[in-house]
Amino acid sequence: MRQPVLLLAMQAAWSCLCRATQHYPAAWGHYDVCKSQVYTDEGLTWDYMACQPEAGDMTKYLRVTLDPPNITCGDPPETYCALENPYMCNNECDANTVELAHPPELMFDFEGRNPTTFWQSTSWRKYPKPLLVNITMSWNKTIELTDDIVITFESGRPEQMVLEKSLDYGRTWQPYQFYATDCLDAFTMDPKTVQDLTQHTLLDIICTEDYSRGYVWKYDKTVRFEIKDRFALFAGPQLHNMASLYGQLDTTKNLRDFFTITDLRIRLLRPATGATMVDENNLSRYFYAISDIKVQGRMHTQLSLTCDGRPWTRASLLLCKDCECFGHSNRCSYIELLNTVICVSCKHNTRGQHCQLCKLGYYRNATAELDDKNVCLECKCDPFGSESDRCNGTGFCKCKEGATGPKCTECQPGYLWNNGCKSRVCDELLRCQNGGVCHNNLRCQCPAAFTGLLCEKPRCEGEAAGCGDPDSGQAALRLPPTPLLLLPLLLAPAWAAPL
Ligand SMILES: [Ca+2]
Repeated sequence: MRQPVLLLAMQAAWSCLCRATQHYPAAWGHYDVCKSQVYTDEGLTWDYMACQPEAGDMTKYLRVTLDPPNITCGDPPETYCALENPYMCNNECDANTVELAHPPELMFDFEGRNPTTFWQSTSWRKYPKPLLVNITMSWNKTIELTDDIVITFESGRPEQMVLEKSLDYGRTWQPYQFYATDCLDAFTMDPKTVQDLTQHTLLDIICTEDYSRGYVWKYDKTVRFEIKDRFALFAGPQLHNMASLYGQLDTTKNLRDFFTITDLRIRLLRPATGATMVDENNLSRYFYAISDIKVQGRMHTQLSLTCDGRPWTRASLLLCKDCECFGHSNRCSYIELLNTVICVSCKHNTRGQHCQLCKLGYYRNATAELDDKNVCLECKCDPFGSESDRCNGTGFCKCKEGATGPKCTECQPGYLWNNGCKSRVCDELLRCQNGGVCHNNLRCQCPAAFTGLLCEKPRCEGEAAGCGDPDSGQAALRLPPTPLLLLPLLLAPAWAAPL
């Protein structure tokens, strides 16, 4: 019977990555096979499984919310000025006319259309009160970012903005990056760029002026959060050495978490003004407009269900029929990437997708049904006599050299128990030499001038006569290895047989 030691990659896709040594596709973003070590009665083997969904466009799956909620232009209708020409102020925004509306979903629609489609805020009518907008993107799932986050503005790029992330579905937020025309003035931070980062400072949060300078302009509309430049610190400039990156991600939780999100938030703090002075007579020049947001990554779904008879939702009903845990659990998780339902928190020393296997260190009670509380019995392998606390399907432990018995509590002939089975060194047949005295059959206590297992070697101190000289008289006292010393080894095959 195969007994997987490691349960399939539950949340562990990152940790799978580094083990995918047999399958190294050339392109980034195509890890779809990985392997996991499994322990079977035949020994340790590898199991292959799909462990990585492909990277893709994550904006298809998000929910966007704006704060304040009425910050989108067009309700009531208003006119605003073209950015290229602030004196052309006859552009209209009207939420009730499809052609003139600029709702948030236009930040995520298919691009490539001309003219572009975009979301637009109301203009800065309440100047000098700040024009603040939070754009929150929620996935309700864990996303691993695989590429730069790119925000394309239709208006001028904001003079101040913060990109933030959440890893706990929006309960807490951390900044990803600050953006300003003047970092010191806006955030009291020294301006930096991603090129200033090193492997050691990769997780530093910086303020950059790279994406805020300049006004409007056709070819300079994007604001980035540079994921790939950060990857490159481990994987090399062309991302050739992804194994190195994965190795880091696998072992460093902070690093892994850095690239993982459940939510993103763009905090727009000050629109582009293009000048030192804001033109108070022409405030409809100032607003935010975003035509596109790119978020590339991988999604990891783990839906946890409790299937214990409480009122079920339609979704849980559908899944709970597959939540078969033989009475050892009433909780299941749905793993989207494996499209499977697995039991969680198996009790009664069970494990496995359906709690159908025994925990390590336990074995199947042959007289009990699968749903019996006593289905798994403890191996109780002797800690000194056994290789490990695990046993085979009939409760037999794997014994260390010299030990025997189902739990490895006894010694084979030629061995004596002393915190495990120790080879018998001396007895009536195998005597200590040169006046040595046999102690508990485990060692010879030698007179001062002799040493060795059976006190067969003269002890050499300083320049004592004859030491190290094979022709000297004392050398004759050295004994050849006695064949009896091999006795324990000859008795070995009884325990060496596989279980
Ligand atoms: Ca668009």
